[in-house]
Order: sequence, then C-alpha cells, then structure tokens
Amino acid sequence: MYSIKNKVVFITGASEGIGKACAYAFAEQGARLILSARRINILNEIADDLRKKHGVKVYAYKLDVRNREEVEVGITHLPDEWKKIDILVNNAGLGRGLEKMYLDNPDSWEEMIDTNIKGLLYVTRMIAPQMAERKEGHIINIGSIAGHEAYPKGGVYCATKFAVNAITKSLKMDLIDKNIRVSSIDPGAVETEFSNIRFYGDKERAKQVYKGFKPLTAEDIADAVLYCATRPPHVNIGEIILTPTAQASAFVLHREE
Ligand code: NDP
Ligand code: 8X3
Repeated sequence: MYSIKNKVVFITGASEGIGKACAYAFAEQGARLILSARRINILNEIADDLRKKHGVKVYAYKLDVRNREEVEVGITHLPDEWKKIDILVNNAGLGRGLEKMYLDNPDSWEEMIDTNIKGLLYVTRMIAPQMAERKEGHIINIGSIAGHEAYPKGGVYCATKFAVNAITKSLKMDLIDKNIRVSSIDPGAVETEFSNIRFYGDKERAKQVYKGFKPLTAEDIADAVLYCATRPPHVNIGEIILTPTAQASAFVLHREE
C-alpha cells in the first residue's frame, strides 16, 4: 500500500454520505484534508472530529461547486499550506426527481447538470493545471452505474453521469504526458441521503429504494476510493464499478420480501 500520509486531499461534497466517508478514510491514513460543501456548520463539526480522532490537519470551507466564481476565487485563495493538492475527489453531486423526461421540471435538470457536470469541471479546471505542472497528482471522480446504462425516468441524471464517464476518460488522455492519475468510482445503490434528496425529502419513498436487499454503504465507496489512491504511483485504476451483491445492473436488483 502506497502511503498517503501528509498528502493533501481535496474533497467536494464532504458534509454527507460518500464524501464524508472519504474524509474519514483518508484521515485514518494520515492525509491532510481540504473539505468543501455548502453546509459549513456540518463541515466544521466533521473537521473537529477528524482532528480529534486522527490528529490530522483539516481545512474546511464553504463551497457551492455550481458557482464558478466561488470555485475560482476559493481555490485561488486557499491558504499557502493548502495550495499544493495531491488528490482531488470530485464527489459533490445529486439526483433530483425520478420522472419521465418529457414531463420533467427543467429546474431539476439545471441543478443536476450544474452540480454533477459543470461543478466537477470548474473544480477540476482549477486544480488539474497545478498537478500537471508538478507532474504529480490524482483526480478521482465519483461516477455511477448510471454513467454506463440509462434507465427510465432518470434520463438527465444518467446523462450527467455518462458525462462524468466521458470527462474521466478524456481527462486521462489530456494528462497522459503529465504523470497524473485519473480514476472513476462508479457505484450502484448506496444508502446515503441521495434518495432523500432525489425525492425532495420524502423519507418514506427514499427508504423503499433500499428495501429487501443490503445496499452499499458510503464507507464501501470510500474504501474503493482509498484503494485507487494507495496503489503505487505507476498504477492507474481507470474505473471501478461496484454494486451491492443483490444488484447486477440498474434493472436487475434482487429484493427479498
Ligand atoms: P449525499 O446526498 O449523501 O451527499 C451529497 C454531498 O454532495 C453532500 O455533502 C452535499 O453537501 C454535496 N453537494 C451537493 N450539491 C452540492 C453543491 N452544489 N456544491 C457542493 N457540494 C454539494 O449523496 P451521496 O454521498 O450518495 O452522493 C455523492 C456522489 O455519489 C454524487 O456524485 C452521487 O451522484 C454519487 N453516487 C451516489 C450513489 C448512491 O446510490 N448514493 C450511487 C452512485 C453515485 P451540501 O449539501 O452541504 O453542499
Ligand atoms: C445513483 C445510483 O443507479 O440509483 O447514482 O441512479 S442509481
């Protein structure tokens, strides 16, 4: 296992779910963390807990990845000791609604496209050049099985994750002479706040998504992210697709009654 002790890891969407689990997984390995999300109070609590539990340095700051200016200014003005970023985890993302596309509310499309595609691009655009200049760094995108197969009523969410899939592959090619690793972690059903957000706070409906089988946990995904980050420097994991054992695809999911 390649050590990531004292490496600087920048995680978007670190206040909840997979991003938060990544923060804990990296802190356990002694990495230094830049945690970003919109809910700064929660981030500050996580940061304090990580400092206490793992004795690591953490810089938490409020960032809405949809806001290009906020991304550009925030990353440009990171304190000096946080400017050199070794690993970027592009995790911030969401699904909004599950609805036939031709009847869907375009506002939800904007939110998904702005967060999952444009937000990821804005952050990457600010961080990849400094990695390229140093010829050192790793970008890990959180995609989805929805980036490999489209499913009904999820057209725009799937489109955003197909975009992440394409961006990951293309970015790897663009950075091929810069010694940068680019990976995509593409999960199936993970029980987080994802479905609650997708269904606009309808907790009962969200619960049904994970009924009758054992879903992945945020920690399972963090484990895969950490695996990518701790391979020897000459090893690039391009993509990991992971699903619950009861799930074979977006369409084939075995539920026990
Ligand atoms: P959660 O809802 O639990 O967490 C989402 C995180 O993203 C939160 O920390 C939230 O923080 C942050 N976030 C959302 N919008 C923004 C924004 N505009 N700017 C900055 N941060 C933002 O969901 P998951 O942990 O499940 O999702 C994480 C990623 O994993 C997403 O990209 C999702 O598409 C992907 N994924 C999830 C799967 C699942 O089944 N759960 C499966 C496959 C992929 P805050 O609200 O504080 O800003
Ligand atoms: C979230 C998982 O397949 O339910 O990316 O859309 S899925």
